[in-house]
Amino acid sequence: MLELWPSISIDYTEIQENKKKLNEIVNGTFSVLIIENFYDVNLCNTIIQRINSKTKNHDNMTKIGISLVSYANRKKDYFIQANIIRKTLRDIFFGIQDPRKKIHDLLGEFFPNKEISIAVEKGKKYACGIIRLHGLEDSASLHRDNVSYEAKNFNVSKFPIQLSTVLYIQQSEKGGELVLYRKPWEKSDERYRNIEFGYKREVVANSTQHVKIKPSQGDLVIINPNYYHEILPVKGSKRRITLGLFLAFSKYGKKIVTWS
Ligand SMILES: O=C(O)CCC(=O)C(=O)O
Repeated sequence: MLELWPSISIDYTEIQENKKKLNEIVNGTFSVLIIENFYDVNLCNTIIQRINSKTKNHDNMTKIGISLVSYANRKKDYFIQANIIRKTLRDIFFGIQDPRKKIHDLLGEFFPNKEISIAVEKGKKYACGIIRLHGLEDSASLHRDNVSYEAKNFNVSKFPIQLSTVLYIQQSEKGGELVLYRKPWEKSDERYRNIEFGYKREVVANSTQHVKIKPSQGDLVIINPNYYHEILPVKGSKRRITLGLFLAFSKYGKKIVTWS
């Protein structure tokens, strides 16, 4: 039977006392750090309205933004698309507190001795933030995110520690839970890889712990995405809308870089 892999929940106002907790996410002692009330619910609703008007006639749209691993072998295109999408995202956050900036500021509180910035390579800026839209019955099958293995030709792959931040802009009425397994990716898991996306369930067969969470609108979660995770099918009429941003760093290095 699977045991519970403990998670940590704190309120946004309690960051100072909990600065060390992020290490527990990096090393897998805890599954996820949930920062409740991170982003104002009214601002989430403004963003939702803007997203709804942008996606009104595009029912099949699953994201606004780009993800680096989809461009792993198309580096030039990645940077071109990153600049195009930058304008769209700026429009969505125009005139309100930019949640990506707020995530950068939060990282500054967790790591006061490091410099935090969007990753840049040979003068080219990486994409910053991907909005994921999960409609009725949409899910994300079992996967892990590891740019060090998946995108070796990008400089961000050189950092040993990678984390993922996810802001819940809108939560689904039912379903849409995030499930994490206490099983980090290893090379031999590649035999379980699906052709299209993700991994076969056998890959977590020996994992003894997992956690299932359903954060609220405005909450930010931080996970170590090298541990397998999945999103269960969304139920009900409301879409699950999140903003994702990766970050990477080394223990003693000065820099933290972000991208999507
Ligand atoms: O949306 C979530 O809860 C998790 C996102 C996710 O699966 C990912 O960033 O790989």
